[in-house]
Amino acid sequence: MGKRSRTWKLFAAPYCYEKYVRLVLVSPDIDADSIVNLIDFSMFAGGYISPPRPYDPRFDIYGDGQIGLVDLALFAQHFRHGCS
Ligand SMILES: [Ca+2]
Repeated sequence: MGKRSRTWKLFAAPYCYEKYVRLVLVSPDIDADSIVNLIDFSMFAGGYISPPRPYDPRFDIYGDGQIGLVDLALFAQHFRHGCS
């Protein structure tokens, strides 16, 4: 009896792509250096307030589709937090 081979096709049909969702990770540590500091604040300030500034999902910490005072308050709660 010969060895059976299996072929797995992960993307066999176009409808498989519909199962994927866009994932945006939002963190006050915007530059992902494991500490929330002035660098992150300067990046956040560049997108504050939206609208009228262009929407950037990295700064929408509350997740309501706008970047405003609530996002700033959440950012401030984590200022100087880090991982060690
Ligand atoms: Ca950072």
